[in-house]
Amino acid sequence: MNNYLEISPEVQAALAEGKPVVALESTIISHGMPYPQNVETAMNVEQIVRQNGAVPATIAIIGGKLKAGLSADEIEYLGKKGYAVTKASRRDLPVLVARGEDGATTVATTMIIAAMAGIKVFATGGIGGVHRGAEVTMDISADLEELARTPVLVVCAGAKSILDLGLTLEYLETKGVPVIGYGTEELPAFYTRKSGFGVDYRLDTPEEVAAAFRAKLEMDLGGGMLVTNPIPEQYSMDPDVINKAIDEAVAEANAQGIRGKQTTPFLLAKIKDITGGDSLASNIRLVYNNAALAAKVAGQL
Ligand code: PSU
Ligand code: MN
Repeated sequence: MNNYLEISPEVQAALAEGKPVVALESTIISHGMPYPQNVETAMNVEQIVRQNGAVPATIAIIGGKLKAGLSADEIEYLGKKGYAVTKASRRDLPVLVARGEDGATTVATTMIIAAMAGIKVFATGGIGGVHRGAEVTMDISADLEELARTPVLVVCAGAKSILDLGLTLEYLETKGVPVIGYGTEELPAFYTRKSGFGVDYRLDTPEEVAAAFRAKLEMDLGGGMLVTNPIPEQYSMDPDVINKAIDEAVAEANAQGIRGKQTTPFLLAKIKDITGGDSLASNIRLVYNNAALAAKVAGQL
């Protein structure tokens, strides 16, 4: 615990009573979706976590405080402020906190704050990874390094092929992060259920997932675990349509010389522009699906 951390009373009570808690990120709110769908989705996600027997803890930095558990007003604030909220990864924490500023937490930072609060399970949409062309740019998301060091289980829908999925899997293997396919042997690619890459292990129930993560924690191996949960069939996108949009977005980013922390938000926004509302609708559905699974796993832990 430290002076910067502020756990909401509800989340604090749940943790004290040993009730299941699920962390949720805020970059997806401020940078991942337009207002007001972002706020609506964030509120629905919390509801889904509750319906599946856990307490939601949406995580963000507000006024320099590391918050675990936000009020509806705080979620509305982050959603409305949108891109004006700093996207906060591990390296951004010191200055944001010292200056008393706001930050939308990425997967990496959400894991950090969840771990500080004692929360073990986290649901999101997609994680950052090794970008295409990283052999030249060295653009590798801090999310991967965080998975290597911080003991939080992350439920996602795989990774978008804005990334080099093969290199992302290699990196996770090197760092000792287990990549689990929930009910699948194949790594899902966010909008689609298939990527052409295999996962390390297929597990089929929340019990099995919880047992593996419990073993990891008890052996004190360090680092997290990645559970990749395929988007439900009825919401998945046509791979040709989405892959074409992704290729176009990557080409545009290269042409404009987009770098650093701008790369991922730029690509996500471009994909949304190209595919219209279709990708947003899929995105919302897969987040709901992940929230439900994370709540069930937290219940088993
Ligand atoms: N990928 C997605 N959706 C997202 C993100 C990534 O498909 O919303 C966000 C997450 O918050 C993730 C962050 O942690 O972007 C990674 O950014 P970067 O690649 O700059 O590390
Ligand atoms: Mn990057």
